[in-house]
Amino acid sequence: MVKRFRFGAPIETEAVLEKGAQQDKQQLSLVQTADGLEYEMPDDMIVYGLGENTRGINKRGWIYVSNCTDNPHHNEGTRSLYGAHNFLLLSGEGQQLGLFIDTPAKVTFDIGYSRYNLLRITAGQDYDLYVIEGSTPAQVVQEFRQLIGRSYIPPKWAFGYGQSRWSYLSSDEVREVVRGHREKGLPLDSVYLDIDYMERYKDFTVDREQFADFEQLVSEMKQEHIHLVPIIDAGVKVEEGYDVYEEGEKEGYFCKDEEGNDFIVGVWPGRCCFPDMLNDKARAWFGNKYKVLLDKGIDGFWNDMNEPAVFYSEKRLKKVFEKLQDYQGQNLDVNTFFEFQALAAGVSNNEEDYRSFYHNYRGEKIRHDKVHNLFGYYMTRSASEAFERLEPEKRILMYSRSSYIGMHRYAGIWQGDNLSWWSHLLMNLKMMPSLNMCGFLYTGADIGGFGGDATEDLVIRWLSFGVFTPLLRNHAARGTRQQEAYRFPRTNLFQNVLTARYCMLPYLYSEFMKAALRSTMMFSPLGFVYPSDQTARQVEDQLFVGENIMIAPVYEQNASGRTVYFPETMKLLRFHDGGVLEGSVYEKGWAYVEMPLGDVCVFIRDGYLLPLAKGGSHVAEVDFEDLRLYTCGSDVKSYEYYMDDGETKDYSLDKYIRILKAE
Ligand code: MIG
Repeated sequence: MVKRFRFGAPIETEAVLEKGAQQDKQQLSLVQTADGLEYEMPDDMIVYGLGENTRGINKRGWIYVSNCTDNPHHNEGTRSLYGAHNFLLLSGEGQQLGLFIDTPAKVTFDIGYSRYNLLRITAGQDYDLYVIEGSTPAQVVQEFRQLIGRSYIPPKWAFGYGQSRWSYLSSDEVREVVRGHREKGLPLDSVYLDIDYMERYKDFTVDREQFADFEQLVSEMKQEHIHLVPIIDAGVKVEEGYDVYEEGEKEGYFCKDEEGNDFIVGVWPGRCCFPDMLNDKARAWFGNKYKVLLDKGIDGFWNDMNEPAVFYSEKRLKKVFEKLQDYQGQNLDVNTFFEFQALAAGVSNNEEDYRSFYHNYRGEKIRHDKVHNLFGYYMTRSASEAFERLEPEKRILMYSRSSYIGMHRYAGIWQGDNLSWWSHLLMNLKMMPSLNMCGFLYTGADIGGFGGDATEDLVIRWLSFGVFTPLLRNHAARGTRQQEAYRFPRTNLFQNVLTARYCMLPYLYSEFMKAALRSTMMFSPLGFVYPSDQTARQVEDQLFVGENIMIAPVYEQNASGRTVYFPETMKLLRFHDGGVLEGSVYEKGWAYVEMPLGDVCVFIRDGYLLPLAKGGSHVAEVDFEDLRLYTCGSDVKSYEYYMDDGETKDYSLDKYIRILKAE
């Protein structure tokens, strides 16, 4: 049951499809405070949710701030990442309560940080609160997901392996990456184009020096079953003669400063303007620009820097330069030195800048900070709405860095600028179920880590988990060690891991589609599947993938196995050296399981089956009909296998589910 309570006069976000009637506050099960809500949490309550965030699957014991932020150095101490996903699920003994705080401004969730039993939400004066009561965590999530609408569905090829780097600098470098994979028998479906494919970082242009034959490259790649996926940035370069800038300027489509002039920020190309993604006309205009690339045969994009990230604003820069003069010639003691340092460091993503520009949203002038968390959502929506107009029948790959709940209907997300750290592999795992709760199903992290130098074992272990995530992309930052699979010596281990992905595609795609069409979880914490098993509820480094299998990845360097909790009897299946081995059957309880580097391990639940294909070097080569069914136990449930063409939008559970039965 969903109840909506309104506080003040919230700004519309379009997160929810049908708002439903407002309820009387007498019915509120939380305490209303001057600027938010409070709730006393019993000791054993688990708090799920918050989508893209650091720390545990159980969010208890930390303080989180929904305030979309570009933070390439995030770690355990970080409170805000790229998305704002204000959904919590309070899961206690005999009580399951879902909470969604719908406001585009900043929200703080103190979840037992100030005091262990206190949940304190600070949301200001204006917000809608949705309260969902249910009997199980899974049921609450399903009701919430129905409220916010069906998740984005990508084309089937987007479940293949993608290789990315900031940046491949020329057509020939792209060809080399493809050759590197094909020659070593490593499957691949896409190669990413980061900012350097553009001419001086101008959106919707192509650098004709390094990518002179761009159209030719796209079609040549298509022949090889490789999709090129270019990046689009939020900022539009200020440059005379650049059509996107000139049109936006002339039509008044850019965000304005207090005086009504275009607000100038510095991002990749230097001076930029932000298209006013919240303005319907500007949004339609910006979305139509993607056609430039669609017309060249492109069928996938990633939207970046849309928190929006601001390196500096012209106004702020001016102030800082003036202030810096004061320090010249001074004896910088410890305090003045830190002030001086903070001054320069503080030019980026500065709160004052976010309070200095304006949108025209639904005919009203609204200061950016009041709608900050919607910018990435509406940028991505601009693209998706344009695809709907331009290519109504075709699925186009689209994912974004920044997001708000509601954007999940239009696109997926990647999990931002992580680092080549083992702890970030584990963070990737923990984010999956939390994101699913908030509607984001098509998601994954930069495999191998974005910042920092990766090691061969880290990339292998990360891939061994990543092969379960819908978005499977290896990506790394400029200046870091190259981490493409073919560059490392133990090619056979990479082959084995990636082959596992292509063998599991029928199951993974089927589970993804059912999760999207039924508003269910694809990645579940063990507590969702066994809500009354107190041990299962505490396990945070194992997940269910779909209904039939459990995974327990290795995320520590030099470990050749790990301890696994079995909430019931399960059978180990091991992808090893290109083949599939049926391993031991484990009884309920804890066990140490050997998981050598390069093996992919899955645990089939007692009475369930796992269909596997024979693999392929790209998605189109996988035979989704030629399946072998692996089982655990004797009395095996039949499997609802969903399979459609993966290209058109004719999704239908009725039409495309078939029943698979083990002999
Ligand atoms: O400030 O386009 O998260 O994936 O490679 C960095 C360059 C801008 C941030 C993205 C990252 C991408 C990078 N971008």
